[in-house]
Amino acid sequence: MSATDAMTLGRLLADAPNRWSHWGADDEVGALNYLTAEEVKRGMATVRDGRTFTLGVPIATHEGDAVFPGRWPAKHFMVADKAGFENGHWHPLPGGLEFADDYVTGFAQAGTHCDALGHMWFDDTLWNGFAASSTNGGMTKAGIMPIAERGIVGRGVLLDIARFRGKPALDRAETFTHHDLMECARAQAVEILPRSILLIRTGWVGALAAGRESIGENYWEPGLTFSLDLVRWFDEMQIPSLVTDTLANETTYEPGSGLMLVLHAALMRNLGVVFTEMASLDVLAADCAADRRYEGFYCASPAKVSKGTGGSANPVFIK
Ligand code: UVW
Repeated sequence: MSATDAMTLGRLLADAPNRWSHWGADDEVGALNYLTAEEVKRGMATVRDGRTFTLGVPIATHEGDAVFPGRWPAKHFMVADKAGFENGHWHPLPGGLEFADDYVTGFAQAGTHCDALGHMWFDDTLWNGFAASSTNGGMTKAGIMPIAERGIVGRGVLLDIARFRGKPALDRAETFTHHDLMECARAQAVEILPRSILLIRTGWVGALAAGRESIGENYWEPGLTFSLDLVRWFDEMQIPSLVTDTLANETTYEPGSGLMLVLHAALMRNLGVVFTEMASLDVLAADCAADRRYEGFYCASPAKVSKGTGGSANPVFIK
């Protein structure tokens, strides 16, 4: 392929749907607009026994957190602890209270987190047509704050694609389509209704945590892969948010074009679908397999990081 006919995201997505301006020129939450009060109530109506599942992975772990290549794990430091009181660095408060304090530092885009709609872009333009220069020095458009203020709340559907394929986890680069998701839903006796929040389990985060998979060289994780049909399906189904147990919610490369992270462009930048990545879905999935109920009330909100590109989250799924 010559330089002139090289595939670009612009070319690949030329016929793909785009929702810029659909919710107004200032919109910064995109497809979360689909999560109306009706959708929140629809989510609440799925609750039967009130059991809760938290979907965040531990961060700043002793072993070192799994992070996408180019990032590094979160670090946790104790600033005040009992030893500090014993060695005289700290003194009890009037009345005698002592305390433990700590400091955690890490990428907003690590651990279980939501992406701001402006987190990735091409052709100098973010979600809704905002200029890429509005990322300079902090996100002044399409940052994480509007998403954090709104929250991601509605009917969640877990699609356990790993179990559907009879595996503890999908393989490196293994992919699946929306047709597979619908077959998986049929096998699970759950319906993917319009405006459902999709939770897709590949088993990957669990496999990374257990050391059965590693980031290593030439990282290529499993997941959905770009196709025009897939993007149209997301658009027609008005999917507000995609949650997976992978680091990037999609196969790392699109095999046809060799382009990287195409769904970040097609779903996040163009349709405003809010991504939550690196969710911990194994415990929830085991429960769903046991009681054969794969829907629930999904509630999440990222940390309100001022001008942030993303925010750590600990979503809750209630059955
Ligand atoms: C990746 O890790 C590449 O995805 P994100 O930057 O969206 O977190």
